[in-house]
Amino acid sequence: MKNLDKIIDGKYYADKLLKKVHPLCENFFLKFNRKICLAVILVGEDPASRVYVKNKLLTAEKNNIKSIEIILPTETSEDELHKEIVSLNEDMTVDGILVQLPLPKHISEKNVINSIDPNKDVDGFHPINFGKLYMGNPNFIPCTPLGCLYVIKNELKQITGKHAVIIGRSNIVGKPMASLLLSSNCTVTIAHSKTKNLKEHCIRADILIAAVGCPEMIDDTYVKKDAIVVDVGINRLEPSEENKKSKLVGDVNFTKVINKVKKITPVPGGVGPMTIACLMHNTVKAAYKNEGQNFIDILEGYL
Ligand code: NAP
Ligand code: L37
Repeated sequence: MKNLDKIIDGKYYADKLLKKVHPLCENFFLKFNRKICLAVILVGEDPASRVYVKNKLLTAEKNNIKSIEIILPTETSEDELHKEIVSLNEDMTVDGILVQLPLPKHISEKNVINSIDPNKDVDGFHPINFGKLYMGNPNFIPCTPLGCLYVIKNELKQITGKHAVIIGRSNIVGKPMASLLLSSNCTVTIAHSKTKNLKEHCIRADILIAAVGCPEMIDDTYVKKDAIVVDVGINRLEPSEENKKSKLVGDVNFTKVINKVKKITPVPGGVGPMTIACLMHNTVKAAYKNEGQNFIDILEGYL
């Protein structure tokens, strides 16, 4: 297989999902005479978060989803943020609420996530939604792992019995990813910074998911021949003598690994667009459910 054919096009899969989401947005408007609405709160100046939020709002607009953007200064107190969330919880015209993480150090992420109405928690980070996922009865599933699962299941028609290794155990990616793959009958290994002999675990993976935040740390010596590699990491390399411009790289050394793998997601253009498409999916799901409608989940077949 040519190396070019091994690249998983995240944009293609995102468009594939959005093509199914879009008519549901149109239908919602005709039925309820209002647009589906997503509220996004961003606290502080994190430049990466700004880009991600901008991409999310642009995709919402393209799909006829109204968005409310609340940008708060770094000094915002937890109490002030809490008040914003309560007001969005109470607003019947707001279907989904997303607080972009990370938050400034003085605000407790746990308290903030707990204060979001679980029925509007389109990120799936509220303990009720997180618990439901782990109990095998998911409601809102965190967007990044959901996007990864969608891609994996499209690429590999059968994943039962496969060995999946996830590097990273965050609540945003690693843990929910493990739960999803376990529910899909994979044998799952979760590795983290205290894991001994990381390479020995990774080399056994049929499906390798890197969600670490270390630029290009996974090279070909970590990867089994013909594995599927999903690179969640997004790391910005600042300009250097060699590279005049800043550039985005994943946690995987793409150039070294591509010769060995069956398929691999690139950075950018891999998991990122899928994360956003899944957010739109979760928002539409929230809107229908909160109007008391029976929502037939487009992604049900993937779980
Ligand atoms: P995080 O909360 O920082 O978690 C990183 C995980 O990697 C932790 O579990 C950590 O272990 C582990 N780790 C760190 N260094 C390691 C090492 N040398 N060996 C093995 N494990 C190591 O990060 P996150 O929020 O999960 O995000 C991970 C990456 O994905 C970041 O680059 C982020 O920007 C990216 N991301 C991308 C998307 C997307 O849509 N594409 C979405 C979310 C995040 P400990 O638990 O022991 O500390
Ligand atoms: N809701 N999402 C929520 N909460 C969080 O705490 N971290 C986080 C989160 N993650 C998130 O928004 N991730 C994300 C990552 C990448 C993109 C979007 C969302 C994205 O658009 N990536 C593009 C390139 C972006 C760029 O140029 O920097 C890509 O192609 O990968």
